[in-house]
Amino acid sequence: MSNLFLGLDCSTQSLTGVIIDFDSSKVIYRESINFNKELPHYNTQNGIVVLDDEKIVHSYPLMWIEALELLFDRFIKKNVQIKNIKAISGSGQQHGTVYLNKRFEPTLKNLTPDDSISNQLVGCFSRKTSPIWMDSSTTKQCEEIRNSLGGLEATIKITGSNIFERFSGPQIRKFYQKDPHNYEKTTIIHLVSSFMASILLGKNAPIDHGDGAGMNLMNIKTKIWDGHALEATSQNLKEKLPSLVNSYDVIGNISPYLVKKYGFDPRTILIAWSGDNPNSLIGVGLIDKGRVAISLGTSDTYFGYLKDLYLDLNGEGHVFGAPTGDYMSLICYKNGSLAREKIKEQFNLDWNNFSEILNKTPPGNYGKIMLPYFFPEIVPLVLNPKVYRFGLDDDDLEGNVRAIIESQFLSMRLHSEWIKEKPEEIHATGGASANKEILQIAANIFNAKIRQFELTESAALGAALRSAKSYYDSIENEKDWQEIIQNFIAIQDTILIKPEEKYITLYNDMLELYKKCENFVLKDGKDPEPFHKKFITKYFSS
Ligand code: XUL
Repeated sequence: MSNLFLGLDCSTQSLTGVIIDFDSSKVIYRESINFNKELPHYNTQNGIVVLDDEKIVHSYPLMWIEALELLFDRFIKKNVQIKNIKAISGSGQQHGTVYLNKRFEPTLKNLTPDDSISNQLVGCFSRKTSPIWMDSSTTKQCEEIRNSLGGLEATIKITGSNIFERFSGPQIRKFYQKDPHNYEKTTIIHLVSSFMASILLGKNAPIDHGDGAGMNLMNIKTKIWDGHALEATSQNLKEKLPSLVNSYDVIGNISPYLVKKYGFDPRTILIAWSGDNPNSLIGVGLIDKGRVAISLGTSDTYFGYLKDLYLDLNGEGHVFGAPTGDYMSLICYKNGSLAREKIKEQFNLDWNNFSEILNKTPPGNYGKIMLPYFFPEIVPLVLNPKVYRFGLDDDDLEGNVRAIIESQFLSMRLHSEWIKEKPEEIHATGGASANKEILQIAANIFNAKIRQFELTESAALGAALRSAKSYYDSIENEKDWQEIIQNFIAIQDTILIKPEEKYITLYNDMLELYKKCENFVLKDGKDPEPFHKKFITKYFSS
């Protein structure tokens, strides 16, 4: 009988499940439930509740549960060997918070298989919607918490990150200030990851150190809730938070409801869920120094494994716990795939047209530059979205297509300079990493090899691999991370995309130009025009 492991990923736009057969190194099943398409009654846009104020971005926790139930129904329809699943772990979009009342846990413990979980949990929320990582409406709360903690540097040293609008702490503080009545009624506040883990466990699940670090509430050195940070955030917060555990901890067995309803083996163990980025760290095989990854999904992220704690005291980057028990660095850009899609839609293109244009336009784009803040941006901080163009007309189809991709990677290179190690190889994942033309531009801009993986669902795969590791450890057949990752390499087909040397200087100069444009727009810097002209003359006057 084969040992199967299930990894789930509850992301912004979809819920994905990946099942691996560890012994034969195969992905035997993968399935994604797209919230918009498959659960249209929630009326979301890309998984998001549509509101007038674009700084407020929420989603529906009940929708995530319904997606999970739909996914399990598919398992049955497709004859997945549910009984052979030995362990399950998962991944959630980071930072988002779920607010539940005192009925939540008793209801969860007494679910009846005659009805769906989502129906039975309807009355258990003290806040119907959940603020998610795209929310940027908490600037006031960020300032208050940062000041209470003693300013930027002190805050970073305590929590591993500056206080960011999307992080859980400021989100909780906003709810506490704006709706004290319902805050009072909240008995537990979960992250997306621990909330979904609770549904599988049939009671409140803990938060792991990886995702916990994205809250501005956990002490990054001691990995326990930080008394000062809790006090700076809201009243009686400690009693409303789940406990903290290692990412690799076994948190219990699958709930009797899921055993009865879908036929899981009651011995199936659950491993703590974590954030999508910590899971992807494993899902792209980063367990050692010197390698970094880019994830091109709804958010674009740039992250790497850290053996020791290393902080960005400028405050743009974050440090989270890694699933191995060590640390990881991360920078997150909000204008990822949704920004690419804006350009694709503006010119009515499909992804093939998009690639063709990238193929036929020259690196450097004749000096056409875009600062792509279609949505409020995290890095650099831009709260009022606006797209800036230099030497580029709004209706220039080819210019805009190349500009959006070049600008995203130039910004990524510029703002990742604090992670001192220059990567020799970058592992790429996320939907857009399937596009070779996009990855070639990334390779040239970073002057690094890019490894492209066949499977782009690295967060779900990472969760499946994590559950395999903890399962084997639990039955005293320990496997080290290297063995787990080798197995993953065996699962995946990869292609190496090499940088083209002839563009190294061009992109070094373009990075300088991009930096000048950014400083001009965001920091009242000097007019970049003279430098812009020089760049065009140097590379494009024939
Ligand atoms: C990371 C972040 C995003 C979300 C998206 O800090 O905000 O990458 O995790 O899923």
